[in-house]
Amino acid sequence: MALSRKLVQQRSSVFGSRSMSWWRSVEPAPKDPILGVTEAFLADPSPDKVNVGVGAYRDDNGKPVVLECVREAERRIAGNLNMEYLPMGGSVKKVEETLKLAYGENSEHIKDKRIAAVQALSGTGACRLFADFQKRFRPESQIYIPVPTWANHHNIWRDAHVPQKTFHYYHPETKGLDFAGLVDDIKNAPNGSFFLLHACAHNPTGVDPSEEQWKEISKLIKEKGHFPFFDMAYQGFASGDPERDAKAIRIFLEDGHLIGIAQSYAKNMGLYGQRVGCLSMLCEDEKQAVAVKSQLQMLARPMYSNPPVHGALIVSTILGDQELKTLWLKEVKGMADRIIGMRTALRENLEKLGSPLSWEHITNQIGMFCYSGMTPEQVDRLTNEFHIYMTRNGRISMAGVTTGNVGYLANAIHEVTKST
Ligand code: PLA
Repeated sequence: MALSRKLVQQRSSVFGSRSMSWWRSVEPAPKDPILGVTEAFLADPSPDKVNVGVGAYRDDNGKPVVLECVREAERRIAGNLNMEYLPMGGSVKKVEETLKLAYGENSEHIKDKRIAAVQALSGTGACRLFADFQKRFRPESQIYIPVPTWANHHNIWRDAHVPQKTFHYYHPETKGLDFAGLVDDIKNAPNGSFFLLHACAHNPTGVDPSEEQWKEISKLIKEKGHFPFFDMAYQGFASGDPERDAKAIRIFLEDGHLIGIAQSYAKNMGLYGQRVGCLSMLCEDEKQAVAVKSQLQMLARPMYSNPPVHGALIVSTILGDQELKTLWLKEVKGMADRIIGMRTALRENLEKLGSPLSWEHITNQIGMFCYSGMTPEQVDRLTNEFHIYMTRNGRISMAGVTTGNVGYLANAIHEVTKST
């Protein structure tokens, strides 16, 4: 009896210590540079607080927006919805409509079935699926990433075990494109490298190449046999018109590239939490596209099996109906226009305050973000003294600026930058 009790005690102490030691070496992860800002904002009890961190659209009262076209699509879907699994590649109808936005309504490539495409878990999931595909089928390859870029790009390709290189993109002095640096880096990269390009409304800089520059970039990438992969997370947010914002992609298509595209409906349909996106890859022919799609599905299956159904149904309902699509286009333009208005207001407020600095770049940059040029220390002051929350790289989400807070924001920015 006594012996068996001792054994039990020994056993439980062995199991106890073993289970205790499993995660002992795990250190807390660093805060995410973007989503960590939202966490800090939510924890701040100040009534003055302003969140211009994450790129999430707000109306002029600072409230999250559900688009009217989405509400109407939900009304039409209600009751019709079954909760069955989608196929591994997602909703075929939703993918078809999504491809038209990127490749063009009358795209030959769509007709020729040369595009391998699957519904993905929003833009992030599309990038990750591509990175995993790249690693599986071109294991020796690297990815060239612009400096700077959306911080998560680095995590995505790191976790897919793809080595990363960078290329010049933004010129801090001109606050514009470092075109010469970019061209050099394309030329100097080993032939057949992968290049990550933001299709429009570059995050975080708000600086896009001009049409002429895109043509030049496309030509050089072709000459070097590089693979262009487009992250298109903001189609519609640059110009207000999704068709115009697809210009860079169309230039590459005209030049005969095989390309990859990550698309997202988070921003342009306001479907952030629905996680609806698409990964597509233009292939040489239909046979190759079928093979590539099957391999993309093979990557998705052990990761999440199949993508969520609800957001896909919203998208296909809107884009498959002319009236709802027209309403959507109007609402995208409305969001882009409000942001453009806030750029002007922020710049004017800073100039009125007598700021000694030039704020021209606020209105020159496009898309959701203003890359302000503020230092991490200045951003820290904005947060600590004014309860203004933004990423430490000086990026302001213009989508969070409103007529109500623009004066307060300008004043705070002036206070922390006037002595520099
Ligand atoms: N690609 C770029 C360039 C992005 O800026 C974002 C989102 C995504 C992809 C992914 O978006 P999705 O997965 O939601 O479709 N960037 C945000 C949010 C808006 C974030 O960091 O996740 C940002 O504040 O930068």
